[in-house]
Amino acid sequence: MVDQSETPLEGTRLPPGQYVPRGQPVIHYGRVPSFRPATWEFHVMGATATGEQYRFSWPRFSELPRTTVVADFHCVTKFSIMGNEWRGVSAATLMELAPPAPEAGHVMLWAEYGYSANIRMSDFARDDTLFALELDGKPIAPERGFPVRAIVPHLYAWKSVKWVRAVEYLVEDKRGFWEERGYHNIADPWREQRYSYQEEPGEGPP
Ligand SMILES: Nc1nc2c(c(=O)[nH]1)N[C@H]1C(S)=C(S)[C@@H](COP(=O)(O)O)O[C@H]1N2
Ligand SMILES: [Mo]
Repeated sequence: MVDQSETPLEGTRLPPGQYVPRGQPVIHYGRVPSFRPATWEFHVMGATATGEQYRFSWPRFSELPRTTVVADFHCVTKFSIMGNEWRGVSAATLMELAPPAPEAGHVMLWAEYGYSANIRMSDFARDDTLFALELDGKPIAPERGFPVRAIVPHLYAWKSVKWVRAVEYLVEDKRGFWEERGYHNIADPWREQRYSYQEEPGEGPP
């Protein structure tokens, strides 16, 4: 990762209110889960096109085709980590293998220990939404989401679920972990959608 802390990013690559700290902060709620490849599974569930619920074993998931996404990362607590090179399985690849029902307009991303984040299907289906296995050419570190982490780079980073284990297609929107605790349902950093009190009608479930 390139140290860009000396680069004047204000007004260009940095969304309003964000700053580039020294180093790369790590934050999450709860402890780092251990990875057991023999029992690890990735599920695609909920409103799928066929009604089928999909399970990917670790050998299967880790063999899926990978793509690279270079993206900045914006935490709602205002630090940004610039120029991360993530590599993994695109949401588009997963949607081909496990297609959503046409009426599924929302997605819940589920992690170990019940952490979750909801996003709109339009955000999920973007070509930079990824299930990353590598960061900057190496397997993701345990505390940053090993073995697989969701990356939704155009939204605040709490939507980039570490230790992700399941995708749930939703017909009706539902709030995830931080969205239930006062954070914005959509979370676009360029519009500073930080808190739920900023939500306009129609931007969140009732
Ligand atoms: N499973 C899980 N994923 C999570 C979190 C968490 O608490 N649990 N925290 C989120 C928040 S608020 C941020 S800012 C980023 C931090 O990612 P980093 O530790 O790689 O910097 O992870 C996100 N993903
Ligand atoms: Mo965050």
